[in-house]
Amino acid sequence: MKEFVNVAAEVRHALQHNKPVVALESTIISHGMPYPQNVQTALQVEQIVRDKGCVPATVAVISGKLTVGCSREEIELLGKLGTSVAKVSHRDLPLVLAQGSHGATTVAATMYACKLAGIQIFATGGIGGVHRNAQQTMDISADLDELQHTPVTVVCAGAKSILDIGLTLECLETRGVPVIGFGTEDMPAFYTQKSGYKVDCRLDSAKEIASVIAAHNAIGMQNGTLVVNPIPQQYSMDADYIAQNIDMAVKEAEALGIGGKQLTPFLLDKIQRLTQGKSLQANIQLVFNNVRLACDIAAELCALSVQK
Ligand code: PSU
Ligand code: MN
Repeated sequence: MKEFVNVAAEVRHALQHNKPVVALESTIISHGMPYPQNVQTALQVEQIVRDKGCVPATVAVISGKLTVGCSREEIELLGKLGTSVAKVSHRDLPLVLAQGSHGATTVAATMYACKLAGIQIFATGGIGGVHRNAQQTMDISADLDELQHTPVTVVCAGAKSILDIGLTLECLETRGVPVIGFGTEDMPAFYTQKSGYKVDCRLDSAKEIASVIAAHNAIGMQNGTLVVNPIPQQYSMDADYIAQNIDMAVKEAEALGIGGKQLTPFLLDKIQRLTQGKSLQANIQLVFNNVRLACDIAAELCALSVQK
């Protein structure tokens, strides 16, 4: 395994000494945000993690190695290369490793890397899910299947309504994935605090969330846990404004016949353009908010494992 996996010394050391580690994905860097905001955000995120007393582990494939804990230079490289870096989900991992190339890992591939490295939690913006019209296209993100099979907790701001949020929640239920609303009963919709759907359960503290994860681990469950954290009110967007722009982006993708792994990056880029960068600011702030919560949960998980 060593041939293909590189866990940074700082991350390894933290894990060995029960120090909190928070993982971060890299598709959001290369395919989710434009340069240079992508690099600035990724570096700020790492700083927030450090300020919280945790160790950041940005995950990507660098020259054919699944790297858990990218350096500043590697983050800059992924951000500058942007969409020319392969978007690597679960099934793409063996290929980029064998080819010795770079790759930006999705939620699915990042969860798998966390499992290999022994990291329990990771933070991102939004997860992939069931696309609108999946009844015809069958376009369901591999993120959902990874949540079924990989015991890692993902902290996100819900799912964008580029997806069918109701069907995404149904698929999560079928896959045995708890959806925990942090301080809310409402499933957030990324840019807004409410989607019109309810979460599975509401918990109001990082400590309570950590105790659920610990119970899950104690009985040997192998699925993941999804924590949904609403965007702070002051950064949330007008629901009608963002809905109109998302609808336009989805229609354009349909008209152009865009599908497969290109669809999510196309929609993210289109929405950013249509909103003239306003959605990008919301996106950045909600990532920061998720990272802070993931740090608090990671610290509580470490405290629980000391008590054992
Ligand atoms: N949704 C977002 N922002 C993102 C992504 C999804 O709001 O950056 C990225 C994540 O990396 C996620 C991936 O894991 O897209 C899902 O892609 P797909 O739908 O092709 O599985
Ligand atoms: Mn897809």
